[in-house]
Amino acid sequence: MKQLYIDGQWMAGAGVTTTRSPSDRSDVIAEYASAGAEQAALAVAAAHAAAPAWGLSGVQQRADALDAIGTEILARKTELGTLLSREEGKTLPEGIAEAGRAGAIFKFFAQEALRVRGDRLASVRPGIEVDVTREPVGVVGIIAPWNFPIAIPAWKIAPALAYGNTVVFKPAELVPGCAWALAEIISRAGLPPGVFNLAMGPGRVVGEAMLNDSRVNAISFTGSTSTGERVMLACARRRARMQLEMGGKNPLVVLADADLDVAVNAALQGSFFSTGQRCTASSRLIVDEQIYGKFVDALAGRMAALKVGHALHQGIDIGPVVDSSQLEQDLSYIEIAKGEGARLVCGGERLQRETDGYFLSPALFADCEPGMRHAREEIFGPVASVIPAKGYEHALALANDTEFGLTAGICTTSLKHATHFKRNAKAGMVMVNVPTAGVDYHVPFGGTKGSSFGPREQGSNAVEFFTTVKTSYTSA
Ligand code: UN1
Repeated sequence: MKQLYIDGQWMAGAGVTTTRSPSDRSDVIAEYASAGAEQAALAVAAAHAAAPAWGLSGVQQRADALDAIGTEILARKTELGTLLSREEGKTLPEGIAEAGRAGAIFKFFAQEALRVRGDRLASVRPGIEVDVTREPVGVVGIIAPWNFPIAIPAWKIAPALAYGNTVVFKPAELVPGCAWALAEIISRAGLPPGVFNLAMGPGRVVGEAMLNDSRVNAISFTGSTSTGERVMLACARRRARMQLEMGGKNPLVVLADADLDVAVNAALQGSFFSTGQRCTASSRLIVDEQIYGKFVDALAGRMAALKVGHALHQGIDIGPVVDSSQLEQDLSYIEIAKGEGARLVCGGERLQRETDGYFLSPALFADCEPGMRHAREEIFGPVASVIPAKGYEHALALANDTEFGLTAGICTTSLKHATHFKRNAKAGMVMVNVPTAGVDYHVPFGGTKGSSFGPREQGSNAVEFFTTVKTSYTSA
């Protein structure tokens, strides 16, 4: 059994979880310890006790540890990517790429640890100098989702440690394997006991323990909007710092002047790759009516060639849905869409393969109205809705007509429309002629409106959440 990692020790939990591959339910991956309230409290206590000394540790020590973690992840990215694909169900190339991304993130933040800047200003009062410096926040609770089981933990854990915070990491219950493998690598990086703790277990036990413990100074969360709202209320109640990444219903606008191949590629990748299980997925395809028919036909043609199957098999484009409840949610939205009068162009069917997995053919709905439920709510599966638009202004208005604001894409060859869209799309990330999903690891990530709350993740901006600012006045 793979154990919890608390205060520099491997230990058993209150229960055990057995995981199976979504590609093949007969493929048992491993047994993992599951923390109870007692272990969750121990993890918080360990992180709390380790925080003062780690907060004063040298930046070279932090940089060296993070760099070593990144080096090992990169060296083992095929093995880690294979575990990821087996456990979560994204295809093997996607799994390996994600492991590589996690390694790169650790290496990026190893260097960022050396670049924590301050400011020195003259006071408005003569003879006094003002220093503005950054300090660690303390204990950071990290609550991660299942859909990027190694990259998202990496982009929360690496900056937390780089800037001198201690960590309690609660991975999603569906993906303890990736979390455990990452924790095992971190456990050998020379960090003092208690600086990093792995507490696998249910949200209502481990998550709640972190949310309600005043020794946890900050929570970085990625997950569903409904859980995010619970996190927000719990943090607000005790004034904990929070960073929330929640849902998306991201538009991809296709204008009449778009390069059709570029647009179809962006839609195909953005809507369906990683089985559509990305908060950055393009689930609303807003297409100018002048090229509407051509676009729908071309996209459906490309979708027909997609191979859906076992995530570890060669040549597969789309792996399984992650579990039975997500599959049920996808299928129920497909029924809702049909009931609302959207036209099912292709897909949306449960598929049988030689192994017992949660296979679903990617679904394309056309002639969707912007008010339809399936076109407004996040499905988190391989389902895209095509909405016709009358010209650019209408397309922009449709794109912004959503409670979410994570990514927004446009395919166009017009510099004027591209520039206008970049300025006026109400989203944290805008993509021109590239898919809405699949982002770089060294620049800020996050959205507006209902998608995100708190400072941005990733890139140099990560310092804002993981440090607090001190202003000192000195009269020499
Ligand atoms: C990506 O599209 O490359 O949960 C990353 C998610 C996002 C990460 C998306 N937080 O899907």
